[in-house]
Amino acid sequence: FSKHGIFVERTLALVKPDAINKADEIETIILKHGFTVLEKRRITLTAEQCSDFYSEHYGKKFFPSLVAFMTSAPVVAMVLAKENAIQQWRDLIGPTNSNVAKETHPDSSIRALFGTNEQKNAVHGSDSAVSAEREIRFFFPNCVVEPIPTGPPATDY
Ligand code: RTP
Ligand code: MG
Repeated sequence: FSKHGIFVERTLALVKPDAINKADEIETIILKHGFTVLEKRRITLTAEQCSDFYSEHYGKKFFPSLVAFMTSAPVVAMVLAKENAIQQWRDLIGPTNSNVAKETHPDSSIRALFGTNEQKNAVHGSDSAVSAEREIRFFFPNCVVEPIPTGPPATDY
C-alpha cells in the first residue's frame, strides 16, 4: 500500500511461439479470471534478447533449445494487473511441463489446455516480484512502475 492508494500487483505474461495463434483465446481466459491487461505487444525475439530474458537458465542443457524455440515465431508480451497477480498468474498457467499440467490440472491450467511438453508450454509467468519488475521493464521500458493513484490528489497540510 502507498499513501496514494491501493497497490495492485503486476506481473509479466508471455504467450510463447507455440501458442501464438491462440493469443486471443488466452487473453479472453486472462480477462475472465479478473486480470487487467495494462500493456500488450507482439514481438519476435532475437537470440540475444531471448538469452538476456532467460539469462537465469544460461549454461543449462536445455538453454540452446529454449532459445531456438522462443525465437521461432512471435511472442505476445502482456503486463497483467490484479491483487496478488504474480502468484495468481502462476497458479492459472500451472506446472512448467504441460504433460504434468494435463495430469494435475486438466481443465483449468493454460499450459494443460494449450501446451505440449516440458518446453512447448504456451505461456510464461514471472516467478517473483524481482523477476516481474525486471521482465516488465525488459518488454515495456516506459511502463509506469509507481502505484496508480486513486481518488483525489493528496493534500499537504
Ligand atoms: P517460464 O519461466 O517460461 O514461465 O517457465 P517456468 O518458470 O515454469 O520454468 P523455468 O524453469 O523458468 O523454465 C523456463 C522455460 O524453459 C523451458 N524448459 N525446458 N527440460 C527442458 O527441456 C526444459 N525445462 C524448462 C520451458 O519452456 C520453461 O517454461
Ligand atoms: Mg521461469
